[in-house]
Amino acid sequence: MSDKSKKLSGLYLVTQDYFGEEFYRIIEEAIIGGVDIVQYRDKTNPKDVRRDVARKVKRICSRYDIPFFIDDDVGLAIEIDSDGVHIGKDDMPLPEARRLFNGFIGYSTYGDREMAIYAEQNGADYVAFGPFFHTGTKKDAGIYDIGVLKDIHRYVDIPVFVIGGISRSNVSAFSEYDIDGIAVVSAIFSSPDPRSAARDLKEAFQNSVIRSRRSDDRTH
Ligand code: TZP
Ligand code: MG
Repeated sequence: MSDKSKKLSGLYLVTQDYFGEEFYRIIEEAIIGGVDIVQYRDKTNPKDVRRDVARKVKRICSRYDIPFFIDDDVGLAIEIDSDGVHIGKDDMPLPEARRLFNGFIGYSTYGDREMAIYAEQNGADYVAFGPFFHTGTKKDAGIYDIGVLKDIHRYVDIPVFVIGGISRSNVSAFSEYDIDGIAVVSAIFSSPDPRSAARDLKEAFQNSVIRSRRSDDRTH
């Protein structure tokens, strides 16, 4: 049974394609370092491999009691009963995914606030905006105007994540926006020390974004 009581915020690790045992070590180290959510994203391996990997990552996440998402594949999310599935404009339409899947649904909104409103109205549990920086991970991605995040929670209540080219050195770019989390691939997967990388990103997020939000709350 999917459990929607888990919180969707903080540091969100999106994986590289599965590449062997080291893949699991990186995920677990990153969780120990502070990752709050994991998404298994794999654009190349065949379904039978993805199914096995997804089951294994799901077990790691449940050991640490953090939500586990699958990218794109609503059927696989249903089959292995993941906590969530993340979809975008090229995947199963959101209303259909919502009908079929009881767990969390995350929705990609690129740089488009209207898409975020649509996502909330159609049952998404969070939205992801971006990239706002260059990313080498998603080759076909554009770069959007970060200004779309201004007052974003006047338009949607569900959690807002940002993704794309995020590293500890640019997290502070989000300090003036009321975002709920940051999602990264390479900042953790390409690090020689994924545990420290996660810890540093989490700290950067909490120091710049969360802290500035609290000081906003005090002044308003
Ligand atoms: N969606 C938008 S950008 C991106 C995805 C999956 C890739 C993010 O990877 P990185 O390495 O954190 O830039
Ligand atoms: Mg997709």
